[in-house]
Amino acid sequence: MAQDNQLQAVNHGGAQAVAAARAHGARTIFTLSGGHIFPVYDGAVKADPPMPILDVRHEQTAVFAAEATARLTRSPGFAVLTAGPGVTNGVSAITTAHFNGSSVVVLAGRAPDYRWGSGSLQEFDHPGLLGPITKRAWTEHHAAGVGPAVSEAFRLACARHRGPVFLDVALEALFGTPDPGSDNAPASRSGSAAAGGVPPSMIVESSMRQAQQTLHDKAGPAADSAAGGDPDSGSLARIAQLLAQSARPVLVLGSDVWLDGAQTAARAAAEELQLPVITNGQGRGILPAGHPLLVTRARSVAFGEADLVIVVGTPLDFRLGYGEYGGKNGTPAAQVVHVADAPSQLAAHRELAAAAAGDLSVCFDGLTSAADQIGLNRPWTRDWLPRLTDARRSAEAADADLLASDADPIHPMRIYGELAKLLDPDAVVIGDGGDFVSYAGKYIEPRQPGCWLDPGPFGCLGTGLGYAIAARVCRPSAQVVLLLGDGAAGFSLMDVDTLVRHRLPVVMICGNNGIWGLEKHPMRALYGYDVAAELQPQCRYDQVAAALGGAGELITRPDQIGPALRRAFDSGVPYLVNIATDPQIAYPRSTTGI
Ligand SMILES: Cc1ncc(C[n+]2csc(CCOP(=O)(O)OP(=O)(O)O)c2C)c(N)n1
Repeated sequence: MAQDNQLQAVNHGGAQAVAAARAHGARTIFTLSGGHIFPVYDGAVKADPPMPILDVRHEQTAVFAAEATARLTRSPGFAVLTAGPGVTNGVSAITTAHFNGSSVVVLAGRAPDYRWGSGSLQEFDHPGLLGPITKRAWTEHHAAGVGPAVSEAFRLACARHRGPVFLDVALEALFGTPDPGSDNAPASRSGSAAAGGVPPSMIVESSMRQAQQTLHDKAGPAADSAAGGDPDSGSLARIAQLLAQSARPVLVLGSDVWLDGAQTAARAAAEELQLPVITNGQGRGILPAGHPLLVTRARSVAFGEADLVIVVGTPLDFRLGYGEYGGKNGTPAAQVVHVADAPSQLAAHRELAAAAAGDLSVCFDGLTSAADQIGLNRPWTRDWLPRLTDARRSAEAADADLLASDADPIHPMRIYGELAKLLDPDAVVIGDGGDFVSYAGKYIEPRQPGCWLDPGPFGCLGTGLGYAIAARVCRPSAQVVLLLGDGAAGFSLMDVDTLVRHRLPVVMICGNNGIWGLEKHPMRALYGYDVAAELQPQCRYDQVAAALGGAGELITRPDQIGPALRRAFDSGVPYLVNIATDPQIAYPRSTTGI
């Protein structure tokens, strides 16, 4: 803890960075320490009020936590990483934010310019590496430029189509104080720079570093940042026309519907038009579990027999069969409409019957009004919707036995049967794993939007503890449940320590089948044998949680699951329920995602 006599206001680059981040809605710094970023901490501690610093045990956790913050609160997440390995450790999480369209700013330290090229500690030119996975990646070299650069990073991260932005700051600029006489002066030779232990001789302009900046800074903000506006009304009228000709439409609601704040407009449009709805990613919960139009459980019939599929706010990727619909049971191929928050997100790999891009609330409202003008008579409510509702009910009925299964070893579905009984409507459920989490995606149907977090299309294992940390911080009074495969657990379990140190109670449920299930079963199916797919059977991950200051228990019988989950929810500490499940059981999937 800083001493009071050190808490006078500061104006170095780190303080400017914190002020700019706060002005854009950042509330917490997720980080792991390194000397290159001390001024940001100093700025956070001395800000009024101080900005909370949440320090973790691996940089991936810091960025995953920032990413989950953006996805849960729809205000930007902020991660601060030290130079070199701090940044490279964050790369998978930054890429995940890129795929998920999450507004994340990653601010990094950087070796000093005055020694650039001489091989100082952790010297690495990050933007070249980060450029392809961010909206922009660049370096700030001047103390006076840090505040404006951080501000620009946040502006860009939050503009449609959202995504991560990377900025690193040369050591002397972060420790330095702007020269009051100049708008864009090099770092001052006095004050905080000296206090930070940085020799004045470091403050050297070099033409070489200017050249580096030009080389690695992309051509400025991505084109989309200008495209935050309304969709073209002609496109919406065309979509309404397609609906008027359709007998079997389906509406798909994806993550960007939630991230763009369009969940209310989406639900109103679905209800007004009486469209059967399938949700994915963070679109889940926009129509709550049990809503009569929600037919996610009937997706195979819905996608197989639809004549028109309108996909909003998510790419036409492997999760959505690449946008190929219809053609089952004698039906022709379906027409496909893609609606996105920005033109860059519209599918280019498949022919579209219509497309629209822009503010998604405006898209939904505009579609409803265009349909009103045509005088749509919604013929699908007669046969198609009831057919999908029946298919949904049959799928639900077929699951009932396994959700209550008494099988020993435990069937993973029994865990979801027990968990569903205990979840509050606003519970945040997070999945990190293979087969174990595929079951969750199917059987945990959110009752509100913004309550489900999976890794998204990049499919990166290891999101778990970072997402859980953020969920607990962002939703202090909600249940937070982290579902972990035992393989996935290994990527981030050390951050139970972070939950403990920061007093963040989370219920962790480990589906422990002793294997990398989603790899072992497919490899056996392809080759007749498998390698590199075994883990320790019944490894005591609960004892790992306990050793780190949390608590937990191992469960081996199905009747123990419910009581153990209740103990976990009641405990008020990070609690890992380690459930030994049957390794023979593979999630019944119809595609590999490839
Ligand atoms: C970082 C990363 N490494 C490897 C993979 C490949 N992968 C996908 S699922 C999976 C198995 C996950 O096993 P586990 O978490 O134990 O869940 P299970 O499938 O056994 O339920 C692996 C290794 C990945 N998606 N991400």
